[in-house]
Parts: sequence; structure tokens; C-alpha cells
Amino acid sequence: MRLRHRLLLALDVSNVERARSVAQAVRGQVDGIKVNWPLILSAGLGIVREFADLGYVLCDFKVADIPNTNRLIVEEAVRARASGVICHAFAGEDSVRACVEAAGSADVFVVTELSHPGGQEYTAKFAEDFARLAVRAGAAGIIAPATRPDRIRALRGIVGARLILAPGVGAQGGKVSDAIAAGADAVIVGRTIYEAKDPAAAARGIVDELRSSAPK
Ligand code: 3DU
Repeated sequence: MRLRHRLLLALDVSNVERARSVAQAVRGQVDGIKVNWPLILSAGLGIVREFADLGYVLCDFKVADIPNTNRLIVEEAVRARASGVICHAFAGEDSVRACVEAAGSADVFVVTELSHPGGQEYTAKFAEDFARLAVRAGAAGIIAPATRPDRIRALRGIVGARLILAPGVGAQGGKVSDAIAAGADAVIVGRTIYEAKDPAAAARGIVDELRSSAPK
């Protein structure tokens, strides 16, 4: 993954036309587009193939099944030209390894702890274990919460040079500068961009903030 801006768009827009127009509007400001179930369920997997023409597409499928099913899911994503896939760690190391193997040259990112308050109830308790698992399994990196920068800092100590992508800035309350200062390589932003009247201007604003944020 080439991080020029350190920003990925979370395109959780169910209306396909709107999704296309936001993607086109911000393509010069982001390093990739993250697609999740709301868009896939309304548009179909073909939208991944379509956005792959614009650049890096990260399939946030939060894959969390037995190894064989994980493999089949990741194979479909890669066949649709996804550049990366997100999986959960709680299904166990064999399940994560199945994703990494099926991904081939595509990236796998492992969720450590979820960014919302409920993420602290269970996922946070195992986040360090999940980060170690991600490293052992050969994942490209982890997904860590911009809402809790101290946790990004702790997880950076475990994953070393692997990538940390941080969702949770803006609508969820996290700050770009805090996430970057804590060691995130890039932030993932959805609503702050796609709900803005002018998504391109919103993305530009975040890129400016990223430029003036001190890296780790
Ligand atoms: O809160 P936003 O609208 O900026 O969107 C954040 C995106 O990142 C959204 O797609 C969500 O499913 C994803 N995500 C998290 O928010 C938190 C996580 O821990 C993992 C993924």
C-alpha cells in the first residue's frame, strides 16, 4: 500500500450512484477506498472491480469464520481485484493465516480492538494478543482505534514496521493529529467526508491536517 496522503476513504454509502460520485470527487486526496457491507450488499462485488480502476480498494469484510470459509471469502475479494482485505483475529490464528494465504500478494489487515465504546468490552482485552497474532500470521498490518490513541501507541510497540490504519476520527470523536502522533500510518475516514456537502473539500481539509500532524 502506497501512503502518499495517509488517508483512506470509508465509503459506507449504500446508494451506488452517490458512492461513485464521492469516490470520483475525492480520488486525488485519498490513498484508497475502503468498502464495507453497506455498499457491497447494495451494489454487489462488481463495485470492487470498478473502484480497482481508481486505485487501492480495501475490502472491510471483517472476515471471522473457520479457515476454509475465510479462504473462500478472501479468494472472491481478490478475484474482484481487491488490493486488501480486513479480517478479525478472534476466530483464531488458523483463520487469520487462511486469509493471508488466500490473499496472495494482496494485503490482509487484522482488527485489534474496535474503535467504538463497545470495543473496550471484549476486543480491547485481547488487542495485544491479536496484534502479535497479526505479526506471526504475516499480515500487512492492523486496524487500531483513533478514538483511543494510547492504544495505537501500545500496539505500535508490538507490530513494529507493519502498517497501522486508524478509523474513528471525526464522527466517532477521534482526532487526526492524535492518531498520527500515537503512531498510526494512516487514518480511515467515512462520514466526515461522505456526509459533507463538499466531500472533496472535506477530504482536502483532512489531508491538510495530516500534513501538519507530527508523524510517529
Ligand atoms: O466513523 P466513520 O464514518 O469515519 O467510518 C469508520 C469506518 O471504519 C467504518 O466503515 C467502520 O466500519 C470502520 N471501522 C471502524 O470504524 C472501527 C473499527 O475498529 C474498524 C473498522
